[in-house]
Parts: sequence; C-alpha cells; structure tokens
Amino acid sequence: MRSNIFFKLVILLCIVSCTKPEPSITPFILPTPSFDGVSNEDFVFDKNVSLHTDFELRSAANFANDFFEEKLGYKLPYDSKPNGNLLQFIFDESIENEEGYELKVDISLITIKAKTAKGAFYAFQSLRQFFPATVENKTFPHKTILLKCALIKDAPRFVYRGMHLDVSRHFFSVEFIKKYIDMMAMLKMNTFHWHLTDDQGWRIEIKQYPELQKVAAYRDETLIGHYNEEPQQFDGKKYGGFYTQEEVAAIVKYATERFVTVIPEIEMPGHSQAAIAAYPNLGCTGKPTKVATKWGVFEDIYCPTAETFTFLENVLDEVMPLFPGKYIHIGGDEAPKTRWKACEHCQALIKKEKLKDEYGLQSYFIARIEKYINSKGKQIIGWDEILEGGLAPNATVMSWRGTEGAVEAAKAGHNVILTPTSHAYFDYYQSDNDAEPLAIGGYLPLEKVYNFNPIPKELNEEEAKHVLGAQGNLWTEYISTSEQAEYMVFPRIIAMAEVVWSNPTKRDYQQKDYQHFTYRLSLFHKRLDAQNVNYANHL
Ligand code: TNX
Repeated sequence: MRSNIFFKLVILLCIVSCTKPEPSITPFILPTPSFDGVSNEDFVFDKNVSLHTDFELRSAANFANDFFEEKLGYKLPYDSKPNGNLLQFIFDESIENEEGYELKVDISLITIKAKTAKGAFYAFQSLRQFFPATVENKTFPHKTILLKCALIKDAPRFVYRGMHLDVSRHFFSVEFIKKYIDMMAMLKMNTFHWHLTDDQGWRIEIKQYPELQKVAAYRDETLIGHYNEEPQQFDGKKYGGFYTQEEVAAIVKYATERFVTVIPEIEMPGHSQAAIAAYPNLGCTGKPTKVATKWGVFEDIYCPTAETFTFLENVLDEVMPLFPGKYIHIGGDEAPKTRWKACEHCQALIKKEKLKDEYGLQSYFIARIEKYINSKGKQIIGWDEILEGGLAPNATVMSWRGTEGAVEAAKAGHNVILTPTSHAYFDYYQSDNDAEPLAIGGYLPLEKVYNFNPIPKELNEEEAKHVLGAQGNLWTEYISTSEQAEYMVFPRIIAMAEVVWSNPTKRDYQQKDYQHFTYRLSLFHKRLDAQNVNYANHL
C-alpha cells in the first residue's frame, strides 16, 4: 500500500516537473513601443484562459485566437469562466490614435484597449512577442506559458508604413506574397505596394486583354545580363507568370485580415514595354516589340492616343474593384520622351492642349488618368517624376530620387511618401562583404536605414504634416528567389518598421542608439528562425 502511494507520488512529481512552464521572457518589442514597463510577476497562459471581446474589436480577437489554435493547438473559449484568467479586448474611444492601443498584462488579466480593430490587432502583435519565439514554429514544448506582467502604451509615428515588392522583374509565388504580408503585419506595417507591371513582365490578369496573359506575362529568357546590356547567357527558356484575379482577390483578403492595405501599381506611361509587346498599337511606332530581356529604361512607352487611354481605363476598371484601398499607383517614373518627340500625333496634342513640351504631355497624361481614377472614388500615387511638367491636382507623390520631390510636393500641399534610394532601397548591397550575392549596386547598410528621418529638414511643421510616412522598396532585377528576397529585406525591414512606427525621441532616449537596436534584433533572430525567414545576419 505504502509503496503504491510512493509510486503515485513519483509519477505526480514527474508530471508536474515535465509540464512546469519555462520562466517568462522579458519582451523587447520590435518596433519599439511609445511606452513600456515590465514587472517581475507573470500571467499564466493556458487553454483555461477565457477570451472576451467587445464587438468592435472582434476581428482582432478572432485573429489572436486563430494564432493560438495554429501555434499552441488550442483555442481560448469565449466568455467562459468569469473567475478564471482572462484575455479581454476592450473598445475604448479615449485612445487617441486610430492605430494606437494599450496592453496591460496583469497576474490574472490581460487587457487590450483600442478604438479600432486595427489598434487591437497591433496590441496582439506586441503581445505575441511576450511568447517564446519557438511558439512560432510550434516547437515550444509546453502548453502552459508564463507571460511577463507589463504595461504598454503605443501608437505609430506615421500613418503610411509600407513595403514594396517588384514581381515583374522576377515573379514570386502567392505563398511567398502571403509570407511577405505576414512579416509586414508582425512589424506593424500597414501598406503593401505591389509593383505588378513593368517592361519585363505584366503580372495581373486582365480579362478583356488576353494577350497580356499570353504575351506580356512571359519573356524569352530566364537569365538577364547587367543593366542595359544584352544577356551574357541565354537559356532560351520562357520566364514569367501572372496572378489570376482570383489569386489577387485571395491575397487582398489575406492582407485585409492582417490590416494591410494593398496598393497595386500599374506603370504608365513608361516601363510599359511588356504591354506594348502584347498590343503594339499602344506604342507610338505601332511596330512589334518584345517583352524586355534586359534591365533598364526603355524608349517604347505608351503613346497618348485615344486607343491607349481606352486600354488603360479598361485595365483600371478591372484592377480597381480588386483593391478596396483608396490608392492606385500609376508609376510615372523613367519615361523617356524619344518616341513622343518623333510622333506626329503627340506633337499635335501638345499644340492642341497648349502644353509646353513632352513633359507637359506627360503631365497631361497623368492628370487625365487621375481624373478617371478620381471619378471612381480613388486617389493616385505616382513616383516623383509626376512633378515634371506640373503635378496632377490630387496626387500623392512617392519620392525616390532623393527627398527634393517630397519637399516640392509637400510645399505645394500634396501628400508625400518617402522612399529615397539613399535610405529605402533594399535591392542595394547591405554590407561590403565580398560574399554578398550580386546586387544592383548601391550601398545601404542596416544602420543607415535605422537612422533615416522621413521628414526632410526643409519642411516646417505645417508642411511636414503632408509626410504620410515611408516605405522600403524591393526591386528584383537581381533577386530571383524568395530566399534571396528575404535576405535583402531582413533585417532592413525591421529598421524601417522602427523608423515609421516608433517615436524617435523615445527611441533615442530609452534605447540610446543603434547598438541597443542590434541587441534587440539579436533576440528577434530567434523569431525569424522560427518562422523560417532567411535574414542577413549582421551581428
Ligand atoms: C529605379 S525607383 C526604378 C526601378 C528600378 C530601380 C532599381 C523607380 C521608380 N524606378 O525601375 O528597378 O531603380 O533600383
């Protein structure tokens, strides 16, 4: 009898010690919150915690619960045990910022307060970083997890926090796009700029124009040589692909569930050789051309004819309903005027519309498209070249060639987004190590991204209000796989997330400097590992 009790005791002890939770981790949240303080106590998180949400925040609560189910293997029961531990999402209109939140972890109660589901979603993204990294790939051995008690008050610095991806130069799978969006959402970025068309490939299905799928979506070669050079090697294999409208809709839905707005970019009037290869009449010469098999800037651009405008309007009619966000990016960059100079129709149009020159004509082109897009209740964004020859009345300018474009546009009362090559081009080399994979050139180390200030010093306080935010760009001329895309994006995206989310005064004061960022990044590596992200390790 005695030995029986002893035996049971041993088993009990073993069970207790085997399931004993690991100590809670001190969360160093990335991007840095506006205020955070932790205490030494813990909240015991297990499947007995009950979940409550106010109606307004239910999508964020459901997202959290799906996360628990996926990563921990259980869902929390809604409003089950009033006296047990509780995770509650409380709608609170007194939170100032639309995307802001408060997160309080107490011994038996976690409270998330926000005035939008988006704010509550960001609170959950912070809470997620209270969990051990291994939860992310479901290898954490314990079902019970200790979370540090803490208080966080947080709100973003900018309303526009973006990442761009060029899927024309190289094509990326739907699965990868979803992963990209997941990573953005984890870092509280809220806008995905999807560069869907360019000289080397047209990547969105347009049902009225089947040749876009047949011709414009594929180029003759997989391998392409250096900028503006013919390929060194030919493999003679067609390269390309496109997203069906169904796939686009699925991606947009996926992004929306993560509070990420998707902005499609349909390039015009330049970077349009793929479309012209499919429909030669869209160009000024009418001569057949090919989807580009080298990188660079090409002279065949859309000709401003009635036929072209009809084409673009029809394309936009199919594109706009797929994207619920208010912006359509119309490109506008790098459009050589060679063909327009030599085209009778263009010269006649310049005269008829009393335009100054071909730049005036570009401005006319963009303004005409803007009017169409505005008539459908949407706004345009264009690269800073849309300033040349006069800015379309309601356009938002994305400044890439420096910050001058942003300064000029903001002073003229236009909204701007900063993506200068100097601080936001993640296709540039990130270290001077010889082992870096071939990149387009340029040099943009992590520290430089981290120290970026999106508000140009030439702007006064009033003008600076036009700065919506900033964005990291990933052009993919030299990036042909998703692994390499991740390598170029990580960890620079994390520095950019800090730039656009975190309050710089607090960041400088509390974290002191870049060194503290790299410390927090070193802890974050585990989270990236667990999510199978191929990051560059600079530490
Ligand atoms: C310039 S940025 C471009 C892209 C290239 C990129 C390479 C911009 C609006 N145009 O077409 O891919 O440089 O860094």
